[in-house]
Amino acid sequence: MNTIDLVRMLIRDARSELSADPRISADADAELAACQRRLDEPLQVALAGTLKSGKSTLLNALVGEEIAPTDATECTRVVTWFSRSVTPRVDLTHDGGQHTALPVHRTGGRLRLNLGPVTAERVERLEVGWPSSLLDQYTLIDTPGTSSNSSDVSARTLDFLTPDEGSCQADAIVYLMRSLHSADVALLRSLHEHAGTGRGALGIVGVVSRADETDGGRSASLDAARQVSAQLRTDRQLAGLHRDFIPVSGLLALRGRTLRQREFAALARLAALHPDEREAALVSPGRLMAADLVIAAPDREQLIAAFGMVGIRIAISLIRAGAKDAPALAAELVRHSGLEQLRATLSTRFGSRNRQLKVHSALRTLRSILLRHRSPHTVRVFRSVDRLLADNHCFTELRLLAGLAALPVPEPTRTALDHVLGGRGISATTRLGLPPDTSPNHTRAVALRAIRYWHDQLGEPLLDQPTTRTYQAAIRSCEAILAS
Ligand SMILES: Nc1nc2c(ncn2[C@@H]2O[C@H](COP(=O)(O)OP(=O)(O)OP(=O)(O)O)[C@@H](O)[C@H]2O)c(=O)[nH]1
Ligand SMILES: [Mg+2]
Repeated sequence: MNTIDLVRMLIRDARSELSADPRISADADAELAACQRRLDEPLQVALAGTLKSGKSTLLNALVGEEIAPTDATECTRVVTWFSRSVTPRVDLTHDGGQHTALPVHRTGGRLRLNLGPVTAERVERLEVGWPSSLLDQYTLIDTPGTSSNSSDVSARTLDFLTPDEGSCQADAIVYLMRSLHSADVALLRSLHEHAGTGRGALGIVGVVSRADETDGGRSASLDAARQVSAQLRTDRQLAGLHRDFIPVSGLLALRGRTLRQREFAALARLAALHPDEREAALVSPGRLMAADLVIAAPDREQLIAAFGMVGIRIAISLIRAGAKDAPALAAELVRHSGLEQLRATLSTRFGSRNRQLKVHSALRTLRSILLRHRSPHTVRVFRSVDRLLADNHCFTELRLLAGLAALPVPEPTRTALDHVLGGRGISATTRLGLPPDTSPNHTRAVALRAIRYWHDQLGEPLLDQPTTRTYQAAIRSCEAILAS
């Protein structure tokens, strides 16, 4: 029986055992039913990070529409679910389970969320349903940024990501930061500890966000953000924590995905100016508004609001480098933004492990339900859940992959471990670095050689514990290839 069926069976067993126990409330069954349903729903991916790290903008860029609020309204203060739906809808749950359908208002292409008289404190769940191919794959969860001077908002986010009781509802997390601060180290540590104790999401993808701003927008490229990302790989503060961060500019990606002809025309006019005239106009938003140009004032305002001065500069340099029309500029903006790399990483890290991440969430949710609704009838189910959480090799791989960047091994060994543990995809050929059409016989032969290789590595003197565990896991991963 595969693990997902095993988990379904355990949930069924738990439901029948608990419903036979008269001391257990009906809530337990509703929670178990929800846990069961989640196994058939898209993966739940939360965007997390400190205040204004660019979470909502990145969410919009991924979806390709402005549905997550980025202005300072009540809505940016609550955890919001964005899930697939045939027609747009906004559902609010508040004040002890009351449901209200909120109106779907769009102005200038943006969804305007308005909680009406309900304050953020009274919100239990805010869910936006939207037709989108990305949301068919993932349910995205926008979390309010954590900060030291908004303790109630931070508390809501932390309660969602790293709850004191129960388990985090997200299956995976995209963690955004502009540069490394102590608040990021603390939040990443807490996320890892939760994952380590079986209460938090195992999958984490890191992002150096707002990457166009990294060097004050001087170079009109994301090189500075790439350097930050490379430095993070060896940063001591992140010892034992996630260190792989992809540079992404959510804003450029969003502008690319929603570019209008009018915006392109205004940018093209700026690109065609004499360099001296252009530089003078781009000194500040005020200068751009005041400059003597054949671009209507509302169009200039729109450019400044949508792109920012850094974004305008980058768009101009892309036009000057050859993006001749709106579709070409849109494509260049997206390419330049790093969004494609992020999407590819989400797909290898989360998409291909979709089932494993969901099974992990289901097991930890089941565990926390059984702990909250204790019954002598469910001891057997509880033990099985614990065994599965501890022994499942896929979960071990995910935990080790998260710590790989911190392992004291040479770079080629780290890359080989990343492959073999499934960090680049979980097919046998990807794990062994072989072309996809390699014959099964040759794949087995290479897997056998890999087992011998990792055994030899284990023989190295003075290996530390984490490296030993990782080599042992690599051997198990190769054995699993042989067994399949
Ligand atoms: N230049 C630039 N600005 C960005 C980028 N992403 C977001 N911003 C700006 O940064 C500000 C905050 O962006 P949000 O997307 O609301 O950030 P957030 O992390 O959701 O903020 P909170 O939810 O309040 O924590 C807005 O003014 C955005 O326009 C980016 O990639 N580049
Ligand atoms: Mg936000």
